[in-house]
Amino acid sequence: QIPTIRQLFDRTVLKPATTEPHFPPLASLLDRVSLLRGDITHVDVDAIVNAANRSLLGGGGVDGAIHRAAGPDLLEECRTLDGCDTGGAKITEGYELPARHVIHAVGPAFPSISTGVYGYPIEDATHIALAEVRQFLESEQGKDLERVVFVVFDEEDEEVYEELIPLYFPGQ
Ligand code: AR6
Repeated sequence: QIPTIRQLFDRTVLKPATTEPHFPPLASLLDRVSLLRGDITHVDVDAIVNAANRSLLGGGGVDGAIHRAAGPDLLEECRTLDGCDTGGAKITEGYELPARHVIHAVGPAFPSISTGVYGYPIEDATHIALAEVRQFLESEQGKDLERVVFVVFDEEDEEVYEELIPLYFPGQ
């Protein structure tokens, strides 16, 4: 069952910070981040971010799940992209996914990417992801981005996000 954007908004339940925030509260950032635990292949948004590898030709983990759900046309488009450098990203259509596009990122680059098969520590990855998203949303380039949804798969990852989000998005 695919959550709507409104349901995603309504599911934003953030716990109070346990330590001092790293960034000051900013009213314009209210309601622009959400945390959702579930399968990213079910999420109906403009773009989801895939934890790909440099070939962009699929693999295990979330990459395998996204290719299975999107259908073979995704692999066809990926074959035309000539791979992607580590730390970079390339965008495709979403095909049979509810998401309109897939941003294929080759870790380390985006939330929770590299913390599965590649073994990067989730706490470090989460600090980086939250700091980068906070800075991007505040930037000129990011001002039109309506919302970032951090979609986590594991309960442990959800706990890390619940603990750290208030450090970067205090006052929500
Ligand atoms: N749905 C949503 N999230 C998932 C799913 C799923 N079905 N499966 C895993 N995750 P990983 P990496 C979460 O291992 O470490 C592939 O073979 C997982 O809990 O998918 O960047 C690629 O082709 C974690 O939070 O990616 C590359 O070769 C996140 O997805 C390599 O693995 C990333 O874990 C990339 O390894």
